Amino acid sequence: MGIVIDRIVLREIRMPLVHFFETSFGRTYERAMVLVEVRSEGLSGWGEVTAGENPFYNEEWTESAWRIVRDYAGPRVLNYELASAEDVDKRTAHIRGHNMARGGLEAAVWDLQARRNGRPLHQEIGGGARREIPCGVSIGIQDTVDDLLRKIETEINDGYQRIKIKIKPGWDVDVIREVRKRFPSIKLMGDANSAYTLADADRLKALDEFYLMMIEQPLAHDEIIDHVELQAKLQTPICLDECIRSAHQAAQAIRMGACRIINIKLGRVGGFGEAKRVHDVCQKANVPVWCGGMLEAGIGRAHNIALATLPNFVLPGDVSASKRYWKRDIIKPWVETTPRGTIEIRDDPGFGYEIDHEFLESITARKEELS
Ligand code: OSB
Ligand code: MG
Repeated sequence: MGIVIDRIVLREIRMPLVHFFETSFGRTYERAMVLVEVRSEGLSGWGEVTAGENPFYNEEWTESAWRIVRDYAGPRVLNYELASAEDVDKRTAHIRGHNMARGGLEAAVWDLQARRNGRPLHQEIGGGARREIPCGVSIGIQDTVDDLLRKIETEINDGYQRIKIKIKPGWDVDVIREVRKRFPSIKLMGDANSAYTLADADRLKALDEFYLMMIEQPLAHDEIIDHVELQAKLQTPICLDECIRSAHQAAQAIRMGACRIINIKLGRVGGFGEAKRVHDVCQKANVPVWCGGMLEAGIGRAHNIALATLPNFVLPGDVSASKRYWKRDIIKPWVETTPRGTIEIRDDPGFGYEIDHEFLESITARKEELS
């Protein structure tokens, strides 16, 4: 029997970060995110749209996500008999771009389906290959190198398995040299969020001496071909993030030699259906993947944990403890890590955590119901 969603509740919540997060495209102090609740037969499923506050990481932002789910994706799913959560992707595939908005809705229906079947989400999506997922951290650009070194030390002491630092022209070779001097043996990588062009190839080549695990998305957000040229020059593996929005693009990038590793983000590819297909393409090609993050609140974080139980998520991801981001999270319990730098998988039905409704209500900036 299919799933009929009879109500969709959209919420926008605001949550200040405990520490600002700076990337090559800007600094964030407070998140504004859209949550999607889908209801059917008295059950609720939850999703979180991972779009940022501005269209700087990709074309999406909080307001576009709200409008896409409310005016385009939501109405295509509401009161329609879905054979399964897989159908949400197909029902909204006519929308160009806006994968994060589509993916927030899709993930909510997967959560609902898992709850209906009384199963954990990781099992519902065909994951569960591991009982704990390996965790790394993503550390933003800091005001000083000393601030950065102190942060890295804290995270290593907390057990995290790898450190990713954000880089950009002027915060790259010299900074990484200092980090390597102080921490010669940690698993280290840099994420440029598209801050360079091929004209910077020599500068990026200079990073080879620091034996980084990988360099993430050095070149333009929509440019696979230049990455082929750059990868041919570098010893350091390139990992693509922004460029990979579908399994087809993943297959092309791998075939052309644009990268040796792929970061999978649920929202960026439009939900669990496409995320699994990207995963499978990479697995077949022997390209390891890891789970990226978008400064998620608890619901998005829990979905990332479920995703990272698929077998080819063999590298530590950007999925870390709630307290690194929030004074209080919207789920109970909060996401915590073990001293081994892992997150243990929970087996409660759905995404595995409870929603802190009282707190959620208190940070809700707007709410709208579709039925
Ligand atoms: O490129 O991975 C990225 C945060 C916002 C936008 C893009 C990125 C990031 C992160 C943070 O690196 C990962 C996290 O801790 O959630
Ligand atoms: Mg990235």
